Amino acid sequence: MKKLLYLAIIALMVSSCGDDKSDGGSPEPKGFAFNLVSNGRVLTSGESHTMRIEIPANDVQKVELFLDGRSIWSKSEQLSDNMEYVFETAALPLGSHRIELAVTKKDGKTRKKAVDKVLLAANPPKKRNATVINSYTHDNQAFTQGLEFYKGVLFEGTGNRSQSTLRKVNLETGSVDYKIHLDGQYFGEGITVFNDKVYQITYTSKKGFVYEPDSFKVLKEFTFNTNKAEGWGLTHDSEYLIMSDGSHRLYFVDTVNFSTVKTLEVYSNTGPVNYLNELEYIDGKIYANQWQSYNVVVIDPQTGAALEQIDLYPLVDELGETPPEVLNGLAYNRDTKKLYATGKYWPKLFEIEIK
Ligand SMILES: [Ca+2]
Repeated sequence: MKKLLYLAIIALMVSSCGDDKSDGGSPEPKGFAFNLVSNGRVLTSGESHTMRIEIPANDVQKVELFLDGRSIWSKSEQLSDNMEYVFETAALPLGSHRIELAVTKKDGKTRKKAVDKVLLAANPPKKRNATVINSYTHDNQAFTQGLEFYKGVLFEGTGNRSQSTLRKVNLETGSVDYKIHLDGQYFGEGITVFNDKVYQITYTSKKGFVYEPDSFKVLKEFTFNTNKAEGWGLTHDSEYLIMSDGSHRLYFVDTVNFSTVKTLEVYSNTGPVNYLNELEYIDGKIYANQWQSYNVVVIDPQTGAALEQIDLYPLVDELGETPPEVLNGLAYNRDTKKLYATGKYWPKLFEIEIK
């Protein structure tokens, strides 16, 4: 008898973790068995997913479902032992979601069970190709990490320790018209110009700088964080800085306190789109070149869906040599509506068109 009681306590402890993998979870001690039956971890955007809620209705006063911590449904009347909830995925961002069932017994005690889901894009990204329209000289000592036009001038941020710079570049000649060096401890990464201020992040220092755009005088230093504790690419929409960290995640960062207000997970129809690096925000979409590839991914900033995949390999043909380092750097000139791309230590920078 003592042994049975002991086993019952163990079972209660195990099932109280509220983190059952899926498919209903572990058996419950008599009197408070409940299940959230939700088969399959991977869902496709747009799918309706039926989940079954199994409870001892006579003992329960309320059931509630939470999506990522937010209440989405509750019921405290006409409860039955077997209930269904249809989970609609169409309006949700892609990637990881947690659905949690909270069951409150008549004695007031609440227990929870969760299932984790991954939401994929409904469609594969459309394949497109880049063609080279023009080529320009690019400083082959520039380890390009950020590229952006501001008032018709090309701004470039470069990386590597003791070699990191922020510079203004003459597109036509490739000459560097103005440059500052970062302190040797910093490895420069993405840059963007937002509300007349230049932002530059660093690789592993979790530190960023805000500059006055003419003199590059440092107006402010800030700290930021990402899941990988690294800074890679940078751009912005009308409200926030948008940052990559080399994973499939993009971080929307406030420019007042530099906190992350939203994390976007970038997914295709088959899985996460990793290695997102240099970024460019063009006509309401986020363009990201993927580290160690010649792909640029066009991302829906609301859902994280990879809408298009652009092949930039034609730039390599145009270089006429093996690229010294990876493709990195996209810049869109809003005035001329022209798009440019280059790479780390690449001797050329290209105007490209996407077909
Ligand atoms: Ca850019």
